[in-house]
Amino acid sequence: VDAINAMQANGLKSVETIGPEIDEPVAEVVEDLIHFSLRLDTESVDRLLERGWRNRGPMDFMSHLAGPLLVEVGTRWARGEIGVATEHFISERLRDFLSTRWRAANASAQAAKVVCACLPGERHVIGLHLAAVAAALAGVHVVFLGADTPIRDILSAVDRVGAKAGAVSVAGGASTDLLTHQLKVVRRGLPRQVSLWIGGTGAGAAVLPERSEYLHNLERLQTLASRLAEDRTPL
Ligand code: B12
Repeated sequence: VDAINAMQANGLKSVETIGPEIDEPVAEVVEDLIHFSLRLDTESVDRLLERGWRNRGPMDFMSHLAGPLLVEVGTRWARGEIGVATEHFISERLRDFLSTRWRAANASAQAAKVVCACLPGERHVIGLHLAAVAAALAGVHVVFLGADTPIRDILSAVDRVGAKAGAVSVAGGASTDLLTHQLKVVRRGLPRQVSLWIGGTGAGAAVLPERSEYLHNLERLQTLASRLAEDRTPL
């Protein structure tokens, strides 16, 4: 209590004083998260993320809090309003939070497997973690390769674990031609019966290969993943 009083006296917020309102507008939570990130306050950021997850539920948290938070962080970073340390800090808190969630939700190793990977050159990995959480919650086993993975290694991982699908996240940056080419090479290397799911705003302009699907949102991913989990995939 003394510490909280001292913080209030100094005009600083503490997580305890924000209150546990369930209907707190997203913009306010985003402001609070950025506020504590500017102070590099790990505990408060983690507690706000935890509270958002609990109050909103996983899918609402991911689509309507984590997504907008990243966009806001990106916008402020591009405008020079927040520095690299703050951007890296909040990105890392979120990555850590989400990876804990998909690992906890991951179905047994006997369940249908989905390999989650980013294409070569892609270092934005948080969208892939969002996809991994949605997939694991739908009952599949996530095999997570992460950022910047050579295509031959994505293909050999799918083969080694006998995955039923590959999920790729594209945040932005890669040229449309390169991306179109990379996705074609991935599809050509995958067995026919393995699904290729592509998501992330950066993939929008690419020409997708046949037998692949652009998933507009995490709900669509859950639908497909739960079909795989129940082993009634339309091939
Ligand atoms: C965090 C961040 C970084 C971090 C990444 C940290 C990490 N560990 O991931 C770091 C510092 C590494 C980084 C680096 C760079 N970044 Co950056 N970054 C961002 C930021 C703020 C968030 C990106 C993110 O995680 N998005 C993920 C999600 C939230 O976004 P989404 O694609 O919309 O995904 C949603 C859905 O599509 C779905 N989804 C996502 N993936 C998938 C997959 C599947 C299968 C499914 C179903 C769904 C799904 O989930 C989300 C739900 O809301 C954005 C800002 C922004 N507006 O996004 C810039 C941004 C993406 N970065 C950008 C740039 C330019 C760069 C750099 C080139 C900067 C530089 N000069 O070095 C490098 C490139 C690195 C590389 N080679 O990839 C630009 C890209 C512009 C463009 N389109 O060309 C952006 C948009 C910032 C900006 N406004 O300019 N970045």
